[in-house]
Amino acid sequence: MEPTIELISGDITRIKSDAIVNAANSSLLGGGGVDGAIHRAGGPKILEECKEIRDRQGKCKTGEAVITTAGNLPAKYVIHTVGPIWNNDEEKCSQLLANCYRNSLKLAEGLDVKTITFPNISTGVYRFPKDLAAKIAIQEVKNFNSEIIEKVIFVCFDDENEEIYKKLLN
Ligand code: AR6
Repeated sequence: MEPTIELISGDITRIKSDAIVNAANSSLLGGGGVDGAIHRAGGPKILEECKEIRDRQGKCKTGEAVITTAGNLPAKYVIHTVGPIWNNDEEKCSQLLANCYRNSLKLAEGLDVKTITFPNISTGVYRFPKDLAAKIAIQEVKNFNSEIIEKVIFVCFDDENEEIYKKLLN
């Protein structure tokens, strides 16, 4: 089944869903933007688990994803994925961004996640064009047929992304 898609504007740390996705960097050790917000609201447990993952596997490559629990957040899991830094290689960057969505959905499925929430990965400091990023995000979710994932929520924090998603989803 194709998952139901919902659009919400606001702060991802307030969303109740089985899993929320973090737009992390390859160090997995935190940063600004949505990454900073998730670690601040979720508390130190998330960073501890990220450090354990680093000790086990090293850095997280662009396009890949790892899982921690969600500390104090109203979710069960945080899926940390590393988006591409936009560099005008549209094809390569698009593939890597698609991998972020696909790999996060695969990990979620393995954990029996029914609802998962994505921020607009790479569209902040990583400067991925918002229009293209939204098209890729929606396409990857629509192509992901799953017996387990029932609902995917896109959370838009900035008005520009919200307008773009509204247009594309209608
Ligand atoms: N809830 C939902 N979305 C948010 C929130 C929030 N609380 N805060 C920001 N956004 P960015 P990136 C949106 O820069 O471009 C970090 O330092 C924001 O409006 O957070 O993937 C990491 O450690 C934008 O649309 O992530 C990396 O170093 C989107 O989240 C780097 O930034 C992504 O913006 C990753 O850059």
